[in-house]
Amino acid sequence: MTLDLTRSVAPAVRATSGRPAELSTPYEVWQGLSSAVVERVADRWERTSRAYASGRMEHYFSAEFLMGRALLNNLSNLGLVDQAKEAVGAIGQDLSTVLEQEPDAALGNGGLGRLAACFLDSCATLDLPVAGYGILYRYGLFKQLFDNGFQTEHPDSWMEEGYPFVIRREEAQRRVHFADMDVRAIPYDMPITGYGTQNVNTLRLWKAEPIEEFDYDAFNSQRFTDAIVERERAMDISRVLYPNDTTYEGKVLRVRQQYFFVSASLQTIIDTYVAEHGEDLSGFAEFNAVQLNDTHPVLAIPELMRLLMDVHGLGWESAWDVVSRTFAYTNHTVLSEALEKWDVSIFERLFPRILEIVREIDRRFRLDMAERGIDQGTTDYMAPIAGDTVRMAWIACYASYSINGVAALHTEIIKRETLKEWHAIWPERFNNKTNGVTPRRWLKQCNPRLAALLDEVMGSDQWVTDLSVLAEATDKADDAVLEKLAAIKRENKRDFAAWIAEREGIEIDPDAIFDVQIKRLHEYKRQLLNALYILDLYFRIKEDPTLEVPKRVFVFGAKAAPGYYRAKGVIKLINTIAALVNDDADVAGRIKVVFVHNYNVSPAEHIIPAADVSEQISTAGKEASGTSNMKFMMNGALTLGTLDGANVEILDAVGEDNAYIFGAKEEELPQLRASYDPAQVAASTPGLQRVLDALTDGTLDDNGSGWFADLRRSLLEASHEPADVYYVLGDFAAYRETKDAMAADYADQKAWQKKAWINITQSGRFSSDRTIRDYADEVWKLTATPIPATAA
Ligand code: 8GP
Repeated sequence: MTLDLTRSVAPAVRATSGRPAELSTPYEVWQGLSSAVVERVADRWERTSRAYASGRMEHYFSAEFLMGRALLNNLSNLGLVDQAKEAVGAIGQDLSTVLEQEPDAALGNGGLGRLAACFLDSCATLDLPVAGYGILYRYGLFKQLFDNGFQTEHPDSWMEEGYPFVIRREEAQRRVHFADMDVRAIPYDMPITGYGTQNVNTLRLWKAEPIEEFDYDAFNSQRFTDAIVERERAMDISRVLYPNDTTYEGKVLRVRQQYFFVSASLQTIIDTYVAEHGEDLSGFAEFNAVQLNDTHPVLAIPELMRLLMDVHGLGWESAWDVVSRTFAYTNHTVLSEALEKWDVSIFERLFPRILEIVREIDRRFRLDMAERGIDQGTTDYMAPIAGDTVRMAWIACYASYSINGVAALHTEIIKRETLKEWHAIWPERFNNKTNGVTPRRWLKQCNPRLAALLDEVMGSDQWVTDLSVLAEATDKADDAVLEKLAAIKRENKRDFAAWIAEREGIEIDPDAIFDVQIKRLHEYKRQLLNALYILDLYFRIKEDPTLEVPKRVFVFGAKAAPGYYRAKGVIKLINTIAALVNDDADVAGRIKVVFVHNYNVSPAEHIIPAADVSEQISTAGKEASGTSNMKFMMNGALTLGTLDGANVEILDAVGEDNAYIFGAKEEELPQLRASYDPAQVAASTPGLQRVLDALTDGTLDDNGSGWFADLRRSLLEASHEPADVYYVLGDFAAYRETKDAMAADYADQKAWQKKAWINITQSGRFSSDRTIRDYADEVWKLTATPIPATAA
């Protein structure tokens, strides 16, 4: 029943290092221990795959899986942490040092990719027959460094030295055809263990390789370099993750990546179906469903049509019937720059047959609309093809049996605006699935002190798989519990301060309020608003050195897309403010600013347990959900936020006394904007003009880049876009007032800890287990399939 690691660790370490285990490096111990874990789950993994093959399965298609580190997660899920500690100790090493050796699998940009990873954890924990499909990028999201405060990007060759958690399955390879080349798709399977279950699910990541190792003709005729070039062209497909979050670029390689992984995945799924149920594919949708994680995998729709018709002999009607019962689509953003549109010419060049099918979908769509009496303008707007572009979101909406948003407010906005034409015709397709995060990684593993307190208060660890039980403890916060909670936060902050000192070379005071904003850098997320506040606070102290202000450490973590210059300007600005503030003796001991470089999953695991304040300050209506807001809440940080995304539901869960909400509401913004004059707001809001002027008056040096002037202009002057699109200045006064009040409240530690406790114990509905149960019941129609327990 339980696994035993003790005897397998030392030999596995020897096998990877080629040295006695005692002489191996921590990195080699990580590799050996990781291999030993995979070896231990092999039988369960195989049995799970077999158990799932004959029943109904859900397939989660996503171009991104932001998995982070795997070792601790697996040890914890399998109940092997203590054994691992012992085994590693026996060869003279320390488990936490070993765990820190692991590179993050950063195969995603931000929220969308991390959500997919949390979902896999929940599916396995709930014994649900769900498999993930994506791409094994050789280079994950770029590594971020700062050079004089400017972001620089560097390749993330995360698996160059081997990665024990993926297994190459040569025998399961598929061929993917493009008009200009054929490539092999080789699956690399990652075992996805669940917490306290025998089931081991699969994440299948595809790697592109040339059909022939070498083109021997070219090789023999001395055209050696041609042969190499051809080989590299195939490998290009899975070489790199595109570093854009919530924006898209119309790059040929990107659309190739998308077709590559959905084609290989569908071929596999169909082959499994044929092996189990025979050649008649008309029953495919009874046994298979596919969740499309945004529009990136939408080519799966015409590709499944192609496979059903061209390879398996179905006619158009029966193929379309299968397709329209197979796919469900999740929308992750209302930003129009994220809606993928591809030039018809790209489709022509890469896969003319897919284009032909899309054209036929378009033709039939128009007939369908005419029959429904929909006017021409609306039909043209909604059609899959407009002139020379293919619109992926519209194909998704037309073919899918379910369309969902990722928080209640977001779903209302897509019904009312983004996808309103679709909602008018097919309201029954629309549903909300508020995001969630896995409490295993984001509480139990990253915050063991708090986890132990919850075990103690709850009298069991049932909360780990049913977070909603914590609500029973909301009223159990006596003085003893609150004191323990305060002590835990203090310890976590001390650990974090040590981590920051080592990683960033900055000393921070654990007694200060840790105020944190970690997420991708985007104008709508308004890191700039936070930066302006800090600068204003700095000037307030300079102006009146006797001003009583609570000690504060402002922590940022954020990557900007490499081509998003305004976002890079904000990074430079925050780093410049940090240099100004951290070096100034007048404010020393009162405010510090830390920009954690190369923010990723594993830094988040260090940061979140130490946070007091969770900054969730997007312009209302723009952040579809947010998920760090949930992680912070679970770890007892209080939200400072707008009524946006899942913040609305967090507020609902904790009550207005236990969250700090400010700013314009989504429904108020159109009216506010109609008469909005940013320059006038700047002039009349206390402190605001001064910080805006500081951007260009020499106080802050942007090293001649002109970026700070651009930021100032973007707030004050209309050019090709209106001034201050994201209402930074409009919300500044409310933000300042609320943030000041929040900091003042911190002094009453007992009251603060009480609020923190309510946040923690009310976070149950933000477990991804809840989200996945809702998908399984309402969209996927899936039942748990626990594999029978055996001896090993
Ligand atoms: C993000 C949303 O911005 C975030 O609010 C949400 O919590 C997260 O998805 C998970 O649902 N959106 C994206 O990452 C995104 O839209 N990425 C690309 C598709 C454009």
